[in-house]
Order: sequence, then C-alpha cells, then structure tokens
Amino acid sequence: MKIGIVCYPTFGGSGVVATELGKGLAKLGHEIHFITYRQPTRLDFFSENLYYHEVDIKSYPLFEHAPYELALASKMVSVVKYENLDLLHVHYAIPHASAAYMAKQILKEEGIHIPVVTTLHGTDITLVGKDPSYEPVVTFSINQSDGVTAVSEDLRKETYSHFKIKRDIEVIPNFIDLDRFKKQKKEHFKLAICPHGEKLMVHTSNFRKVKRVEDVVRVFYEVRKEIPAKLLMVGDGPERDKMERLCRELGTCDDIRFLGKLDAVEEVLSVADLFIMPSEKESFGLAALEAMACEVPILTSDAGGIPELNLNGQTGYVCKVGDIKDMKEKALKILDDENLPTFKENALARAKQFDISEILPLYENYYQKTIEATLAKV
Ligand code: GMT
Repeated sequence: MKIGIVCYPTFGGSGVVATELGKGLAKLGHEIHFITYRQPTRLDFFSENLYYHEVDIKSYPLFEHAPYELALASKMVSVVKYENLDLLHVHYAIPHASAAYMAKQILKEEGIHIPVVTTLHGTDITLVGKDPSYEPVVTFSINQSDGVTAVSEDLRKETYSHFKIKRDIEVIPNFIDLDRFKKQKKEHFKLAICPHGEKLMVHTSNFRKVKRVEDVVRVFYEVRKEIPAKLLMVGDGPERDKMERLCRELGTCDDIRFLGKLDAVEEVLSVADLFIMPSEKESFGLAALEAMACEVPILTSDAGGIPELNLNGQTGYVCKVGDIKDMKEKALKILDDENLPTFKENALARAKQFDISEILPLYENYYQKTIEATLAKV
C-alpha cells in the first residue's frame, strides 16, 4: 500500500507512534509518505520506502498566526495526487483530521476518493479537543473520517462520552520495538549514579501539568526517607523549573538529577529499578511501556488507559491519582529485594504483548478494510 502519514514531528507520544508505525510498515514493503512541518525526530536515516514531504507554511504581514491547517491540506492534496496514495492516516485529531477532511473534499472534486483514517491519541480528546473552542470541529472531523482508531479502550469510551460520535472506533494500542527497547549492560552508568547500591527511580515525560511531575518528586522524597534511593528525571517542559525549586525546598537535590531531553532513553531505563508515571490523564502511557520493555516495573496512577497496560500487583502497582502515601508504600513494595525480580520479569512479559510485530498487522488489516469500504461507496 501507499500510505500518507500526518503527525507532529516532535518528541510527543503521537509523533513517536506515527513515526515508528511508518518505519515498521516500510520494512514490510509498504511505501510511506510522511507529511508534516519538520523532519520527524526518529526519521533520521535513508530507506527506499520512506518519503518525507514538508508542509510549506507561508507567512504574510496580515496573518498574526499563519494558517497551518490550509497549508497542510494543500500539501496532502498534492502528495495524494502525485504519489498516488491509497490512504491517509492522520495522528492526533487537531488539526490533522479536519485538514484531511478538507483535502478529501478537494480531491473528490477531481474524481479522487482517498480514505482517511484518524488515530486519537489522548489530549486531542481528553483535554484540548473537549474545549468549546475546538469541540465542534473535532466532532465533525471524527465523524467524517473513513476509519477511526483509539490507543486504548478508555480513550474510546471517553470519545463516545464527550463527543456526539456516530461511527465505530477501533482500539489499536501503542506498541514497542523490542529490538531497540531492551535492557542493555550499563552497569558503569548505574555505579556512577548509585555508588552505594541505592535503588534508582526514573521518570520520563514532557513535564506538562497533566503529568503531575510534582507527585514524582514528593513520592521520591517519601521513599528516600525509608531507603537509599536516587531519581533521574528525563525530559523537559513547562514544569521543570518549578520542580528544580521544589527539590531545593525539600533538600533532595543531591539525589535527583534532571537529564533533559534524551534520545537514547533506553540506556537510562536499562539501569532503573522503578519507573513512575503519576499522570492526571494518560490515554495509554507509551513511556511506561518503554520502561517495561527494559525490564523496569512501573508505579502509575489509575488515569485513563494506564490500568489496561499496568497489571496491578504484577507489572507494578496502580494507585489513585494524587495518592502520594499509597504510591510511596507501593514503591517500597516493588523495590523490596524479595519482590523486585518478579516485578521485572512480569514487566517484560507484559511488554512483549505489545511488540510491534503484534500490532502492525492490526493496522494493515484496518487500512485494507477501510480502503475497501470507501471504494464500495464510490
Ligand atoms: O501528552 C502527551 O504525552 C503527548 C501525547 C501526544 O499525543 O503526543 O501523548 C498521548 O499519546 C501517546 C501515544 O499514543 C500515549 O501513549 C500517551 O498516553 C498520550 N498522552 C496523554 O494522554 C496525556
């Protein structure tokens, strides 16, 4: 198949999933055309089946905000037409699904019927999409897509409860490349951070409010009162400054290191004993899956789709959002030398169920079904 993938090119989860999906499909022989405003972060090599089309955003003194959606729709029209695409797959509804709708209508005028699949990733539904300033367009563009997928059962339910959706939504979960995300031998790194055998906790995120990064620091503070421990914070974002100030207030700076944005996050995960994700909202929790693939148990909140991934008491523990006391107790249980090896084993076993090789066929079948249904309507 010839597939156009539209996504955000940045570090966000939806962009990572879209890029890895395209790379995986290209390996299976499909021709993949990425359409976005910058080269996707993880698309930094040559492959004969991978193409990248940059959206040209023209500015003009009249525009306070350049109309990205129009430039994107125009680019989609030209790529579909000149590359003879079979399907467009847009990741994150805003503004990709409505831009795809516009492109589809333009192409229809020229006798080209391009099926559009929209994948809902999380905050496009649970936070931003719900806002009255976007909701009508999000509802319309989901209903107008030829296929819609959500990354968890919870996100599927949330979509039905917040929007007037008249069509089926298929759940296709996030996935992981176990060839890349696996425990590596990095003992020297562990020794440098934890010279006295301290337990190592890790958090990775974009440090947005929705991630409740403050809970990470507070849980760590409580854990460290009980056992020797260190915390690595990977990523960057709006909450980082505040967190650095909080560490100073709590006097934990010597035991917490902020590493900023890292490409090779699997190297850090390889030496971790516990991954913590206390999010307010989280449709799936790709970062937690990456940790599990590196044999790291996870301590999470019960937000959104996380309990579908984290099997409570097996791969880690699921606690109520904001329950620092319970999180501290559960962290200590996981980090106990008696329990840790079993949690690690279970985390890896669970991650294997989301291996990319299990999930790619689900997308391939869904594309095929959508193309056939769209062509049957013409
Ligand atoms: O908010 C983010 O963390 C980024 C966001 C995105 O769409 O870029 O991530 C969402 O999509 C990921 C991939 O499907 C999911 O694994 C994340 O759980 C989800 N984030 C939230 O729901 C907050």
